[in-house]
Amino acid sequence: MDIHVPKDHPRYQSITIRESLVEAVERKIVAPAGLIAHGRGEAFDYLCGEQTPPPALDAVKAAAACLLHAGHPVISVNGNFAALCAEDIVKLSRTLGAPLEVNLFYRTLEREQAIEQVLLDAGADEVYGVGDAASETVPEIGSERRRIDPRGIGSADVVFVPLEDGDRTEGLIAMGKKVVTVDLNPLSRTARKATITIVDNIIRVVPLLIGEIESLRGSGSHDLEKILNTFDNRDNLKSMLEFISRRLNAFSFEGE
Ligand code: PTJ
Repeated sequence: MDIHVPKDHPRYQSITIRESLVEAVERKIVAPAGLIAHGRGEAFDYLCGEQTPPPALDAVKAAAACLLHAGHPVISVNGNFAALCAEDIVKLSRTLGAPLEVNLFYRTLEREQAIEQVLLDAGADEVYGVGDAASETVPEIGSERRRIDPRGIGSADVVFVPLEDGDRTEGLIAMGKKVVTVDLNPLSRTARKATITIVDNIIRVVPLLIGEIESLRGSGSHDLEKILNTFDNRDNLKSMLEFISRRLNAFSFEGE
């Protein structure tokens, strides 16, 4: 559907993103359930004031250190991530020298190929995980979504997996991998199980992460480890919940 939203509409960006996701469902990039996941993300983004909360900046720094310290980092791409930030995904992959792998919750070959094409159109040279290339499995997961590419997630030590479900995060951790995720819901199982969780909108996170990787690039192993050792995911999530409750408290007193 072609709708016209005036640029000065207060919710212009939000409505435009929503429309682009609806269109991405029609192109099989986003799963229908991806719209529900987006709505949940939007609700938490609202609570965060639709800007990067201070604790998320610490998590971005730790994530950059973790990805730079990795021997074989891999970027996992699902439908929502591809639809929201294809060009930034390719930029992140180049900046980090990390391969891209399509890894879907609602896995079909048609969707894998549609997402691969979006990434190729955005400038990617190669995309792992499509069709028979995903020939290995995450042992902890019972369904089709356990399939991974041995060149990518299969041999990765650190996986960047934004907007993820809890099972796969737990499965990857059980395989001995570190998981860096982005999830606007600080209460989700993924947020709690991941090695590093950035609680912010993926649209804002990827450019911040690219900037942080660029600024830490010259750091030695020791300095990166120092950043990692001073970051605690549980503490960061607690700070996020405190940030949200302070905002809610401030709102509740506004009318008095
Ligand atoms: O493309 P597929 O088949 O892999 O499916 C992707 C979805 C997202 C449908 C699938 O992974 C899923 O069902 O995920 P969940 O369990 O709904 O979790 C998605 C999480 O992402 C939720 O906790 C949302 O709050 C969060 N989220 C949604 N949009 C954003 C977000 N976090 C950051 N930025 C967003 N824009």
